[in-house]
Amino acid sequence: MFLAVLARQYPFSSVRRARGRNATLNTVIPIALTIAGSDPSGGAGIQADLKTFHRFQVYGEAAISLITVQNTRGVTRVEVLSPELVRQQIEAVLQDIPPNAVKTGALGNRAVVEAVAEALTESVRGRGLPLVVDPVMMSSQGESLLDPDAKQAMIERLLPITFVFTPNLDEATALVGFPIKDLGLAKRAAKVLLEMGPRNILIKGGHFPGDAIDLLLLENGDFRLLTAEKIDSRHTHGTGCTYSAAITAGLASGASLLDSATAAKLFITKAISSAPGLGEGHGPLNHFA
Ligand code: PXL
Repeated sequence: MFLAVLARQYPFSSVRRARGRNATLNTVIPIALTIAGSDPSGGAGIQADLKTFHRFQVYGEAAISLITVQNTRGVTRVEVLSPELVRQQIEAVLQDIPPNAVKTGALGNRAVVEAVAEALTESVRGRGLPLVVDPVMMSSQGESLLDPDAKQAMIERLLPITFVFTPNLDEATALVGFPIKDLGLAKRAAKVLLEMGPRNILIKGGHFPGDAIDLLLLENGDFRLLTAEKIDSRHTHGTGCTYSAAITAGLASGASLLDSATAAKLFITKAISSAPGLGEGHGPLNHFA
């Protein structure tokens, strides 16, 4: 009876799969945690992540790393929270409603990167919690969301416990140190990034000329391309956050990485093409897509 009610409320297969992934958890609905910055305009950061989790019928939790002052025209202020406060938020959640998958977004500085890595390491290593790391370095308008010296902490502390690492072309370039001008170089970059510790790499290549192509390097060494027609739109604010949140939602539901990434690509493409056109600058996506 209970399961019948549950199956009507949530897609039954996702409930069953979520249980399978983390058999020790008392999970009746897939749960995902985002650790990211706040965008009060609702298009990026934790706001985008929570909307995306909800759209994928995943219960969303959010630990806030930094607060931005921004609208669709740009970011005017960034205030990073204390590492202790970030760590306490994560620990409180892990102790009570442990998620089936977790993602990180903008973390701000080195101390917060280290606090996040410390708070997550036991869950990742001990119970196989899948961690999606989106290395948000800049806002779409070029405001820094990660101090330069935090990059090294990310490489040393976070990437070794990462299940899937999701840089865009600029972020991947900053990490590998050579320009990624075509797919061949993207493949080379993905291999370099894999050496840094993540089990899988997704390079979001929305900025390549031609189609919107993303490159997935799976832990078995296979490359997969996720391709969609490029949509010419200025309303792409929060695309990176939304994309990696959709992948996190898939993983929380027990889907494979390839299935999660494929569904996320489809979602992000629809979300861009049906963006509501809000604001005077770079507007948000359609998270109802
Ligand atoms: O989309 C990158 C991003 C992530 N997180 C926060 C942001 C932005 C872009 O503006 O504000 C909080």
